[in-house]
Amino acid sequence: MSTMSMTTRILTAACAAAASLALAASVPLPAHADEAVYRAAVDADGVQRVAIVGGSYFFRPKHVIVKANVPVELTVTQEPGMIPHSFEINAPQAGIAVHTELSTTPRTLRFTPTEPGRFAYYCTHRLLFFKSHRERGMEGVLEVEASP
Ligand SMILES: [Cu+2]
Repeated sequence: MSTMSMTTRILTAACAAAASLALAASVPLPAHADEAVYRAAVDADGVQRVAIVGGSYFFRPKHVIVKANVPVELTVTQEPGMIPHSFEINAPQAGIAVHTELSTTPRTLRFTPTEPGRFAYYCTHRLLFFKSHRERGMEGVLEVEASP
């Protein structure tokens, strides 16, 4: 790893820490105290790789930051459990329209975000008469930053 990229990584980590501190000061503690913001790095092959785990009723991490116009490879996995879950982002206007049922076997979704913005990822399931899984906490934010 070059010194430059090491410096960038350290700065990125410092910024993320500062951002979560600022958030913590201004809003009540989130339901999942262990939630983290994950900022994807661009791998040597030019792909941003992100792994998200879903379960009853959460996604981890629940805030992912990627860059626009750089391919994203999103690997989604479900924690072992009886309740089926899914993963969806429906933002075709930003080049992102993915849906899959979750499995304990990782599934890979590929897309290239074309527009900056904040887009929800969520589980589409709901058991009749009950709150949707999304309402119960299976929701996160994919934040797409403008490319430099
Ligand atoms: Cu679900």
